[in-house]
Amino acid sequence: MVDLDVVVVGAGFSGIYAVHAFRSAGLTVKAFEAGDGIGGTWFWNSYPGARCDVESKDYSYAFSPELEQEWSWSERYPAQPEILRYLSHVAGKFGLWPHIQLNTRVTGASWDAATASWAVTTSDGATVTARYFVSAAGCLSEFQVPDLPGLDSFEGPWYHTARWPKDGVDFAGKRVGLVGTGSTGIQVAPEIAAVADHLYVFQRTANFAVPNRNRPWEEAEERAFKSRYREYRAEARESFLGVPITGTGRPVLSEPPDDVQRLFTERWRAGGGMPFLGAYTDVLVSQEANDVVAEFMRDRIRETVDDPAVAELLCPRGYPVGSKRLCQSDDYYAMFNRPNVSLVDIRSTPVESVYPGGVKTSADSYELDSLVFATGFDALTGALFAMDIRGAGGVPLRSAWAAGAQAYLGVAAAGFPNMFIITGPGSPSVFSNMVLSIEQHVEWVRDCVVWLRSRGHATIEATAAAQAEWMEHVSEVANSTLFPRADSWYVGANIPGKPRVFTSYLAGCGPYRARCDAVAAAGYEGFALGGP
Ligand code: NA7
Repeated sequence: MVDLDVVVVGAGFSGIYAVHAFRSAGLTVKAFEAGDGIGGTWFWNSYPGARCDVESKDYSYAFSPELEQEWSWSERYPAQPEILRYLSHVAGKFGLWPHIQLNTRVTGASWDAATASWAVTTSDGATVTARYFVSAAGCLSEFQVPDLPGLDSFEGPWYHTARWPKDGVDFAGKRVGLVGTGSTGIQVAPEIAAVADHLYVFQRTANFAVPNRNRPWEEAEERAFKSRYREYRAEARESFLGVPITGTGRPVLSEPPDDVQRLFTERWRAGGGMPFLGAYTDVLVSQEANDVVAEFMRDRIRETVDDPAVAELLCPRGYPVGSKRLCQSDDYYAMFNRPNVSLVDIRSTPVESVYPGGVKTSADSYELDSLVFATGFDALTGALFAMDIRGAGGVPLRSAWAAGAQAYLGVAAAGFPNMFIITGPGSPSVFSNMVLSIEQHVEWVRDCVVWLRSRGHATIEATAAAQAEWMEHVSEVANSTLFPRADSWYVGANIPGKPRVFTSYLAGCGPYRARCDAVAAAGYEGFALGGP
């Protein structure tokens, strides 16, 4: 006797929608969530300044026209607290709370071939069995703190942005050290600088940031937009990034340089990363084209930052713009004009140790009251490996993926029957509007489960051959772009010892959806189906 049809790991955007979708299809489902609230990455990353870099109108569920009409976003880009309010509204509206168990971490899951079910163990010591095991644990869940000698001896408090204290932190009058200048560091830094006595930004790699131009979403604009929301969603589904953007459709290198400067200036003024990088067709595939954009951005840094030496240090070099996640901020570069902010170059003078009163680099010592780490995540596979997942024959997922993650269509792994990964490695995931990709994956998995039941199939498993072919295709597409060139979390370069594999599908959301639909239409081609 199996307890449930589906166990879902996590109650972020994916888990919440998975619960709704499976329930609506008449399946019994339970989601386990480690946090004491829903929201996943948006629950944990509650640091000041946390904001999505995809616009509110896009970063929201499309499954319910009623929901999209009744919910009103206050700003162009949603701040973390507003996203949590939205998700709570969704959970309440669709009656999902009774099916989500908070404060409970999934610790392991084992496939039992005899009963064709998963035994899922949780941090409260319980075991529940389910026909299907669905990981909605997120791409950016397992955070990482650098292994700095002496960190234990630091006398002040230290924080990681992905585990921010729910009551906030008062930095007034404090000397604060910030390590990490990715999307998160760039968001949190100006907030700390506004209140701290002094902020030291320890920079290992300078990052490219475009302006957000965040602003309130005016009522008239919202009304006009909502009158064609359905058409807009349809365009988004077929688009490359899951957000309809208009590019010139031409390569930078074929355009008169003045026209290029004019268009980039226009898009810089309008704000937003996707329209900026999407202005021309060759920016992410040709180094020469990329250099034009990179130099445009470096010029903007130089004209914003007063001290030329600081500006040069902030100018990113050595990797193509966009090949590390493009950051967005309205005030990061200008922050360095404040007298209470210092930039410390830890690329040329690395951190040697942390001592009770601060941080020592190879060049100097910095007296600090608090330390903030915005040092990122073990992305894409971290949350999966944090669970002891064992598939057919008791093989751990960690072993199966020792040389790098492998998943057919990014949603199912060979050797792991009846297990699905929402926005898993090999799908567009972090290279798309995540909410759109989440909905596509959840709906595809729901339809698959419904189809299996209607045909009397007890099991489904990706074949090793289909998986290998898919991952080969994923890597071929990636290698035709500039993305694999940077040492980024996209390739696992931020985690010591992690295999360097590019595991996101870069051919675009529309073509990816078409491929998934074709696989389903062909009776789940590339999957082995088991009898009752
Ligand atoms: P990221 O983008 O991985 O950025 C982490 C930052 O921390 C980056 O500047 C790293 O420098 C720096 N870092 C990491 N480890 C160290 C050590 N040991 N010493 C010094 N500096 C270090 O994480 P975020 O949280 O900013 O963003 C993650 C995603 O969330 C983002 O892309 C959006 O999709 C949302 P490095 O570049 O490795 O030299």
